[in-house]
Amino acid sequence: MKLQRSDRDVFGAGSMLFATLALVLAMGALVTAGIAYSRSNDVSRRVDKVAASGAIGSATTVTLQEFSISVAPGLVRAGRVTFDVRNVGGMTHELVIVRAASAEALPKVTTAGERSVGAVDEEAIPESDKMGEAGEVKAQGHVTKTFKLPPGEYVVFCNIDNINQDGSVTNHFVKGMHATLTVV
Ligand SMILES: [Cu+2]
Repeated sequence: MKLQRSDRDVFGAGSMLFATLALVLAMGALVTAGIAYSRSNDVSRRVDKVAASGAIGSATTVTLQEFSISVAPGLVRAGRVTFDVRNVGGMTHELVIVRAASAEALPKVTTAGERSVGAVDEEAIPESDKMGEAGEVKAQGHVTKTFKLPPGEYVVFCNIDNINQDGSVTNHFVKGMHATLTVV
């Protein structure tokens, strides 16, 4: 009997400790969630303010060449965004705009065929993430085009394939023709 009581005591103390611990943990989680929530609210308020101030513009210049893309500025305001696309290279390039976190996140061609392995598999991109294309821009050419972009992260790229004399294919995206753009 004595042993039973002490067992119950131990059990009682243990479960109380557990309950207290659980309560502390739960409160901690609530506090953490609260801080994270107010912080993200705070940041989005500041972003809205900066965007509304005109400090972030609605135009950007994209420079294409072999084999890179630069986007300046890389941060624009949501809405109608004008792209001034300049090809300073020696061959034709294109500009495709897709909503994606990074170039790595884009679907790729994995089997050799019409397109080279590693090229962006544009058919596998959801239509809602395809923002449009500036089309082909000839060497030393210049194209201006406006796209309607909601806030988000975008990848701009050139996915042109060139067939070499030996029959091999050079894909411009694989060679490094991609860059990111943030829209707020
Ligand atoms: Cu290209």
